[in-house]
Amino acid sequence: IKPASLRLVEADETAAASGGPALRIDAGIAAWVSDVARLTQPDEIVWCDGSRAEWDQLTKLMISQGTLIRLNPEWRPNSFLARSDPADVARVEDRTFICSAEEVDAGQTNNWREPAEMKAEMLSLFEGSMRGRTMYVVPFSMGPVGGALSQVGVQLTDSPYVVISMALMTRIGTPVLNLITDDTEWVPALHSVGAPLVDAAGNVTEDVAWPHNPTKYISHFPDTREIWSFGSGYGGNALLGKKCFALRIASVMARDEGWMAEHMLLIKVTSPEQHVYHLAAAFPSACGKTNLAMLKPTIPGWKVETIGDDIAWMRPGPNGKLRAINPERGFFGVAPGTGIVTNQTAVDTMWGNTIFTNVALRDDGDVWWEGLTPNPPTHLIDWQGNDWTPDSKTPAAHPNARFTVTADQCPSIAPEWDDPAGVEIDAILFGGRRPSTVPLVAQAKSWSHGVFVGATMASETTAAATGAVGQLRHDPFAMLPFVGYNMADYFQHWLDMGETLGADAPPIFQVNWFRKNDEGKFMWPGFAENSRVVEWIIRRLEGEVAARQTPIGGLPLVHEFNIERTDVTEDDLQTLLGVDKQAWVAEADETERYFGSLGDDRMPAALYSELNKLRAGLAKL
Ligand code: GTP
Ligand code: SPV
Ligand code: MN
Repeated sequence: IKPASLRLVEADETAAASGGPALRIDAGIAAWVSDVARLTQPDEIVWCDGSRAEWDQLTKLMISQGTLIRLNPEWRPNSFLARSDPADVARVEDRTFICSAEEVDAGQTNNWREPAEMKAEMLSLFEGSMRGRTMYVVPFSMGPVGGALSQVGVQLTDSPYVVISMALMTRIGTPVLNLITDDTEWVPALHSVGAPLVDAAGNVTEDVAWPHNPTKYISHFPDTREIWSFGSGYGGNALLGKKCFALRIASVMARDEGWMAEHMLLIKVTSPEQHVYHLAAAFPSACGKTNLAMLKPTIPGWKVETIGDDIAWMRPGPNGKLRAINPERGFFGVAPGTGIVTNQTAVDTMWGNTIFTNVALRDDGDVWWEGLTPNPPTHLIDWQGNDWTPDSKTPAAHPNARFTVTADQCPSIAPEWDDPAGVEIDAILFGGRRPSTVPLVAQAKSWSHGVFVGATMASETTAAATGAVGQLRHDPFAMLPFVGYNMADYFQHWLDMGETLGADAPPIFQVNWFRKNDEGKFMWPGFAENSRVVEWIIRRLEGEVAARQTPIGGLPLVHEFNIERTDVTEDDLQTLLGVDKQAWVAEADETERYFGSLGDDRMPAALYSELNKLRAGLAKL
């Protein structure tokens, strides 16, 4: 109890001395911090205020520890490169647990452990896990500080890399701490990289640039709204405000309270007639959310502005229409493939004040990765710290290398991106990496058909999670790794939200940028050209274009779909906008098998009824 209470007094005095607002530390937080300190035994406890001075102090510290390399300030001011341990580069889905009281409440798609058992197991790991390190207390807000739709948490971590990343990705520090009083609900989020510098016998080990532990646990306790994460320093495993809170815990809150926490980008679209629309789109990890969020339309007169690139919290607003906020403050974006050709806006966003993780280092002290520029530099230091030339057999950047930067640096950020009231949602899009079957775009026939489309999403796996890449798997609503409860109940919640929204429920569309031809090449140019799909969707909202009604939904009429100035052939467009009966019959069979695997007793009948309608429609083709 000692170190914590000592520092509490100190933090208070520091705040008062600096003329800042008096630090009010909620007794519940103080007690929890003391308990964790007693368990993990850090040398020191630091209460993070979110100031620039704190950022400078932490980045300097990490440079001296070898965790960060300062990039050449001429090219990239206040920016840093971190190289992770090669065994800690992505989310670990097989080590992610939903510890609800009952196993059935975690469902068939989550790893489940009994909460008390999990805690007992993890307590022994956390015991002494911060010895020789500093424990940082990071109060954070998901959503604008004090916003009606926002939520607060407090992360304890022994990783300064996590602190500065949280500082970019969420609102942290004293203003958040000051919000928390006796009756504030806040989520305790405990994190340790699990690499103490002093063992129980007092023997000291040398620190490494990227401490982690081969044994990893990313555990969620939805009933008590707690997060315990051990052993990893990587983004989704360690920045607990992001996937752990804003999706897994928040999805449970949302189910209980009648709102939605989704893996969705948010954009504002302005048509040539100056009509404004907001779209929310769910694509699985590394399947194009950041790119669509920063879309630069190739078609004249259209404008797209960014509101969020990864997570949306949505609920019916005062007029009954669905409203959404982006609960994050920054972007934790995939670097490879993000470049001057595909996404100039992202490149412009990271002009400075950016943390790069697992990208390559140029000889001039700037960064590079595959796809940043068409041609690689002649020499680089790769993400593992080795010399690299264009002849090297391995990529210079890790395929899941990331940039971390605040959203306000994005040139396409919409003025209302941080409006606490959010924006009204006019349409919802679902997409994934589907080399076959799924058309470029189709409009769902109804809300419940749209829920069926979301529930039957599948996508090829990517480097965002450990494991094989390029394997088609079910990823309902792009939420397979992120739903904090039973998937069948989550489907039911979507159906229930449709009931609540009634006639105001936004139309739902399915999109697929990733169709391949027989040679394995993408048939659709993607990226900026996706504006053509956005145009069609908005013209549908306006009733300006027709749709061909098919068993899988409303498809564009080929002659009405704009491919001017692209190299898409009429033949390819026919395929992109076609319905392959055989493939869809096989898809329906697979859907039946998949639904069965989710636990028949909880699966909503409405989804089976949609499956039957699909089959009946296909039979008539
Ligand atoms: P997370 O941050 O993991 O949730 O991913 P995300 O959905 O934001 O993915 P992102 O936009 O970063 O894209 C991931 C990869 O897909 C990058 O390598 C992109 O270059 C690529 N990509 C994005 N949009 C398209 C597209 O329209 N066509 C093709 N072929 N590739 C795309
Ligand atoms: C994803 O994997 O979907 C990401 C990156 O957005 S992470 O924060 O690691 O989850
Ligand atoms: Mn994501």
